[in-house]
Amino acid sequence: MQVEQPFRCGKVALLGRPNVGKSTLMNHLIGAKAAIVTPKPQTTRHRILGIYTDARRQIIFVDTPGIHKGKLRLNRNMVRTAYAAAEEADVLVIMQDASRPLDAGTRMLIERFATGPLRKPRFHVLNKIDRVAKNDLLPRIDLLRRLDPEAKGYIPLSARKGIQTDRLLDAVTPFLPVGEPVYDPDWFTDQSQRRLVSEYIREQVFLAMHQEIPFHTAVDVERFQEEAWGVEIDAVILVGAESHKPMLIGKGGQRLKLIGTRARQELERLLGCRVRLNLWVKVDPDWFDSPAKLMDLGIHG
Ligand SMILES: Nc1nc2c(ncn2[C@@H]2O[C@H](COP(=O)(O)OP(=O)(O)OP(=O)(O)O)[C@@H](O)[C@H]2O)c(=O)[nH]1
Ligand SMILES: [Mg+2]
Repeated sequence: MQVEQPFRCGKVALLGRPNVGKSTLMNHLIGAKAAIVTPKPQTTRHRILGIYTDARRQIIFVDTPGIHKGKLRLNRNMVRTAYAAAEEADVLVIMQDASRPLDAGTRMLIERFATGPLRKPRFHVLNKIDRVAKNDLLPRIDLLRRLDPEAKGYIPLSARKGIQTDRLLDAVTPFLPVGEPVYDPDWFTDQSQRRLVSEYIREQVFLAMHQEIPFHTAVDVERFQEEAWGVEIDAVILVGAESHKPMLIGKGGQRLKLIGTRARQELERLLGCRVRLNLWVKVDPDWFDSPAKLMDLGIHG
């Protein structure tokens, strides 16, 4: 690869309320699935790096949990993780869902990043423009300009459809420090294989379950064994209450089987080999409020 000078390398935190499309955008920009995506809010629980490298820059995107109010230790740790990512970043990208009216929570976030101690070079992204009429977009951008006149840019795009996403790469680049790449350009994330595997399984749990149940589940990978024919994985799906267990397993084990099949297919794509996936469901009451269990799952805030 021809390296252009000066090479720039830095961190760009993706921040916003849950479900605005942060993980979708990061995956699209780096061209890989570093973070799981579901239609449910509070999908992302960790700080997840997604690494973009070309001849003149390495942009280390930091995907974060959506900022929300929640009483459980799980929720508080998630929100702390998001603010910590903002603190370590060179540039902030504050995202909102432009297909919905600007809500009080988003306004509060904008104000916090525009005036608080985390003030630094920042861009506002208005996502999901594939669902917005053109005439509605300009007043929305004007409103943002008024709320945060010192931001470096206001970028309407669609992360899912890939509309105008490349604009963001060029917009943030001048605000990154000059320096050598930190990560191997061939790799797209800092997550361990085990963490990726547990996230890919959790994605299928989130997609298959309704209402409150996904928020009270977690996935623990207990064994990751490389074999001559591929990989054998044992994973436990934690549920927070006895009553959730039969719902996850389904009639005659149908739902768990479906989750397992879909997760296995995704994992085979990720790992590029055959996968045998053994899933168990375990009740661990209130794991989402247990400091030790959260530490174990890497959700320590
Ligand atoms: N129509 C449309 N939907 C989108 C777009 N970007 C993301 N979505 C959808 O919005 C939902 C949430 O996307 P995520 O990327 O998981 O959102 P997030 O901000 O990471 O959410 P949390 O991790 O919960 O904070 C998913 O169903 C996405 O497919 C977009 O540009 N247009
Ligand atoms: Mg996310």
